[in-house]
Amino acid sequence: MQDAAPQTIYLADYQPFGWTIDSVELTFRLFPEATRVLSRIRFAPNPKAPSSGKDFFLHGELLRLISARIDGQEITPVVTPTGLRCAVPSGPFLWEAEVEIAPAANTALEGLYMSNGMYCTQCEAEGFRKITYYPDRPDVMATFKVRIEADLPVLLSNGNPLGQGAGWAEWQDPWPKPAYLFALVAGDLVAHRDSFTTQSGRKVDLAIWVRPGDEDRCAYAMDSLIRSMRWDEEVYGREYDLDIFNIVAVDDFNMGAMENKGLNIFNSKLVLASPETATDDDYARIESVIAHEYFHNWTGNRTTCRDWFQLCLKEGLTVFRDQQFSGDMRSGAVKRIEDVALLRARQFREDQGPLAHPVRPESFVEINNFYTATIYEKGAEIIGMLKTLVGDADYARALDLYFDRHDGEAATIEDWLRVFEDVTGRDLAAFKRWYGQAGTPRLKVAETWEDGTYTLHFEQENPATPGQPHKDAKVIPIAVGLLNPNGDEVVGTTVLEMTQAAQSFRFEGLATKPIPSILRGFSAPVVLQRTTTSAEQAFLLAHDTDLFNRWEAGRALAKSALLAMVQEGAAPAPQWLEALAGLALDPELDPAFRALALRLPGEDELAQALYDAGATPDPDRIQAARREASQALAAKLAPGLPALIAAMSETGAFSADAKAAGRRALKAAALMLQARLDAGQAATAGFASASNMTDQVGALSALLAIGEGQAELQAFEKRWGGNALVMDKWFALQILHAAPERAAELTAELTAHPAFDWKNPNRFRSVLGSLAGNHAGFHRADGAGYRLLADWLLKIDPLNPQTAARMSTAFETWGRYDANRQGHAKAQLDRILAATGLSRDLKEMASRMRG
Ligand code: 0A1
Ligand code: ZN
Repeated sequence: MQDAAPQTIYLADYQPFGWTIDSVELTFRLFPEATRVLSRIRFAPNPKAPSSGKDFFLHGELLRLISARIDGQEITPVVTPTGLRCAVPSGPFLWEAEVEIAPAANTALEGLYMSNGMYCTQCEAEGFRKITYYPDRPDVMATFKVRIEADLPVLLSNGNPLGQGAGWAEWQDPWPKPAYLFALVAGDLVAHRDSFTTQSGRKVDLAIWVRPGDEDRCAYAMDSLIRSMRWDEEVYGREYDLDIFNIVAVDDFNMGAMENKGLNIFNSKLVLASPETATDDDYARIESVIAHEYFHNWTGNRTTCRDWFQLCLKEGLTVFRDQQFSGDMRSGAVKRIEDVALLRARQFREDQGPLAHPVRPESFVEINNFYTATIYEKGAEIIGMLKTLVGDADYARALDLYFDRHDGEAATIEDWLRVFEDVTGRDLAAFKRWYGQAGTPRLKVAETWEDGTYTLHFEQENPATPGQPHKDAKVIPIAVGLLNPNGDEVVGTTVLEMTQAAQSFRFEGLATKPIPSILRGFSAPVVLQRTTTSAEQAFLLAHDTDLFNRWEAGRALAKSALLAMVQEGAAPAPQWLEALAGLALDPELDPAFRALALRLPGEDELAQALYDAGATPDPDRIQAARREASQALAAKLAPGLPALIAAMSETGAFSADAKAAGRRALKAAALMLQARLDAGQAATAGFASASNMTDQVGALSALLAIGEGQAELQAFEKRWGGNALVMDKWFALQILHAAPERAAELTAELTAHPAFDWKNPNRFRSVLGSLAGNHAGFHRADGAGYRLLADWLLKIDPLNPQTAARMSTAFETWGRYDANRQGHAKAQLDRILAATGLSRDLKEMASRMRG
């Protein structure tokens, strides 16, 4: 939304709305250019609000008011660009309005819009105000009855169906909800159907709605949904509460998916999958996002957020739940490793830069800019820490109390923490700092050994972040295990509760000085700083009983080897190569784990590590070192690679399960290394014989990584030109793997490709997002990467501010690099900020990053 003087909204200013709403009735007469929305809303003064019955204001944006009535009397409200005001009776009253909107002209994909001829909505966070005049805030909850009139076969809204006929359908949602959970879909759709019988024996009709032709790619999403419904009953005791559950796939969607009550709307890339078109990563994402949106039914919908500052209340908890679910469905340790890798790549990066903000922010300009890794992923880490601190049994009791106490309410972080305090008797005041203070704590560790007593000394440092110069000590659960030099565990996993800035913990009665395994399972989102030897890391990599920390040891070894290569021009450390080779070829280990261990730390992560160490990262050197490390690893593994590739290729019929996926992942990792030895011969053969998308992408990536694969790219395009989701991969892969000096040019060329539909967020992300993901290419010394991205941000911003703002975060790390690069990046941020008509979204992001 363009806004001349964007206002900052403060948590401290929260006031309840002066009215409550009993019920809402909406009628939609759908036409692309001129849809009519009729509303009938029963308001009553809110006795709990200090401003009860005073200053009646309804949000509304881009609406044409046709008429408004109060208790049947026509009125003329004062209409502004953000809403309307009018005098109202002192008691309850009936509000009726008719507005006109233009879904076909809605390119922001917020409110009611069109995608490939289908009508759909996205109302979180503040999109409902683009549909009709309403108090568009999450603490106003009401039941909705909806009538849709349109000459289309499928007409859907929230809740249970009331009736339907030619050109109309009616829906009733019995559960009070805020407007952001409203949804409507209308179009020529087909359903993939199934059903689920809940634990109390109610049958729920399930349907996944897609465009005709896509119905054979819904089976995995449906299976994931059914498993999610069962899991939430078994693990959280939560049963579904409507007769019907609908999911709709749309091609134009700003985010991943949306949890609208009874009518989840998904980006089609998170629904549609077949072995030929989706990779194993796609399958895993589909499983987790289907679960995430379903789990919101209890954590988000039945109990929602009082205001948008409490966003982590629903998102952190729901991410935590979907992570638990995926861990249960797959390997828990592998899932944890993947989640932590993502947390570090996205959230740590955010927390250490100009966009750092608390998990519960205190102010915002545009709430859409706060759907961040911090709110989601760090929010989930906080839940995990709480569970670790109170234990599984009390966690379960606290959740039961939360669901019970706050059902049908709009709650706060205070409410959330109070259920834990009430159940456990703990005081969580100090723990609460995780919500209010941004930044990633650094945890320094030292050790002493004396007379059979081993002591771990911890010191935490909480670096300043924008607007928060001072930080207090955090409560940090540190899961620790101790191994003796033979590799046996002498102290099993023990949770140390650190509450002070500096604290020591003693272990007595040990025969020999142990080797510590610290922060097992990544028990807290901190940066562990410990001076240790490669020998010790290799020891943990070989012996730790905690699979996460085994991976962590391998990663630490790889990281220090790579940093030494970048900084000192060292050769790849033999100890690292040795340890990794042993692990990669160990048939006793889970292939998925081995594949993860073979993944080198990313270039962006290495850049951050160098910056943390006080150096100025050089993207070209980082890239070269990483390439050299891969080459050395390939040489080290050379004798075993062909057999490994062959062994991992032996799969029967395609299965999307974690076991089969792990084998394919290891095969791809091996193929990637092998390509460095045989000039891509095995990968070329692998591409030609691939019978699923994972193998195809794996082989193609291996070729692109060594500067080959042009013929394969052409073949891929020829085969998949008609499938938008697969073509997103085609665009992304070549840009991600382009040589730094080619990345911007290739990206520019691809933006001229006839299939580059830049108004489609998936396509825009696959092209411009991949440029940003090509570290050395984006941060090129001549500024060409920055310039090209800024060009496109300025181009998309007037149409789709959310996508522009989200993609602009590519600039958040500019402060790490040399003065020349900084100059180029700042020039682009300044250019963005100087643009006329800049959206509130992009303006807020660019000015926060510019500092
Ligand atoms: N609540 C959704 C994410 C979502 C948020 C905002 C959106 O539009 C601005 C769309 C979706 C989730 O957590 O899945
Ligand atoms: Zn969510």
